[in-house]
Amino acid sequence: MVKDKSSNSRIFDKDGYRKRAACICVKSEDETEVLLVSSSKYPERWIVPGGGVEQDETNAETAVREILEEAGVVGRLGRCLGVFENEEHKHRTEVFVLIVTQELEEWDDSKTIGRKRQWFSVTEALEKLAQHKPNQRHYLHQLKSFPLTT
Ligand code: O81
Ligand code: MG
Repeated sequence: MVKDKSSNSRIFDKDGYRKRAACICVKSEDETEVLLVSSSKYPERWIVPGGGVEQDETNAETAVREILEEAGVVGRLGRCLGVFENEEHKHRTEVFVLIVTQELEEWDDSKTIGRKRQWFSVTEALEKLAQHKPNQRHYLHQLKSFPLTT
């Protein structure tokens, strides 16, 4: 199954980088378990859910929309971990923490492309991301350097 993408909805920043937003979804406030989803192109590989910012959307709105579409979860949006640049693919992703309160049984991408989701410890998630999305490991490094208690 191939994800249908419309390239004309893409938004770029002043430097020509495509704007993206994503969420590190956590199971609880201790932030020990994080949710990854399977890649659209390589179903055995794991990525952080997120995607392109659309017209008239804030980055936070994009992040919440994308995790509902890609991971089928909703929750409470928390702090921003920063904006992470992917120099090779020319995009910048603003990443938020989201505490999951509800996991839907079916969601857009589970139905259309069979996308999966799974909880991992932060250590396991770092190992999974190393295989396909090494840049996304920086999101988790940032999560661990700013724990909620500080
Ligand atoms: O749709 C990634 C897509 C893919 C990304 C980007 C992601 O075709 P796109 O550029 O929209 O796809 O490509 P790059 O080149 O911008 O990094 O990465 P890659 O390396 O596998 O081609 O695929 P995936 O991580 O699943 O392997 O993610 P998605 O199809 O899973 O969403 O799209 P996006 O997340 O930036 O955009 P949308 O809005 O979610
Ligand atoms: Mg995406």
